[in-house]
Amino acid sequence: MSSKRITFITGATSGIGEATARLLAKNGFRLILCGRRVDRLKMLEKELSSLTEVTTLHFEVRDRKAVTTAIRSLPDSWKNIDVLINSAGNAHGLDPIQSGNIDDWDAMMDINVKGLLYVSREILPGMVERKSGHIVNLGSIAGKEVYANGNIYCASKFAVDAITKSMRIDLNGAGIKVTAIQPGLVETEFSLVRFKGDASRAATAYKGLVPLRGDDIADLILFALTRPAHVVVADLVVFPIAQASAAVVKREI
Ligand code: 8X3
Repeated sequence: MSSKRITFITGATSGIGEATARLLAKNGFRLILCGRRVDRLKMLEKELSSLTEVTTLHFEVRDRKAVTTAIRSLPDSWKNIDVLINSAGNAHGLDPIQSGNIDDWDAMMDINVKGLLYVSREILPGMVERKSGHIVNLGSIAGKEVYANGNIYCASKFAVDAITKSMRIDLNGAGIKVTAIQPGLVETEFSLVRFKGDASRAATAYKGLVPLRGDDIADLILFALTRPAHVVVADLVVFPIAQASAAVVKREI
């Protein structure tokens, strides 16, 4: 199914956001790619422009003023955003709460929770006015279950889950679909960021199992976006086959 819908993707320069941008480009969605790394944004724009119309916005989701300035700078032809994919998000650190790094906590709350809110608050009124739209929030199994040392990352994703449910309730009757995708272990830069660039520690997260890939999640996002008008994929928990819960993972080592 081809779609010309204008689709705004945060965190589009890596991981699930990037995989989703690539898949949606192939399916004709018009893309507004957002990220904080200009070089990556420009490369992706160049690459995907052969498949669909693409524009980029460069800002950090945690910077409230930058979010509003960037979104309001869109030309009229890009203003009527049909789909918002809130993919920007990270884990920083995996420490017990009593010794957690407060800068890490700030980063997770600012990016995963407040960033999602800033972007959504800017885009939602237009969707409400047009009585149509689709928001896809990337949550996590960490937003459903707390696990050891997950503490503030889990709290941020529990908040995303609550915000997603709130959106669905507050927007009920507004003609806007709200979807949550809640992945388990997906191999992206996620663990590298969590462990602050320690590649060998990051690799242990996926050791002895076949993790999900960004493409697997992109596939589900496309599925949610292409259901008939009356169907909403509300809340989707996704695991690799080796995973049964946040903490129960079978590893063949
Ligand atoms: C990422 C999944 O299990 O590492 O959101 O928290 S997990």
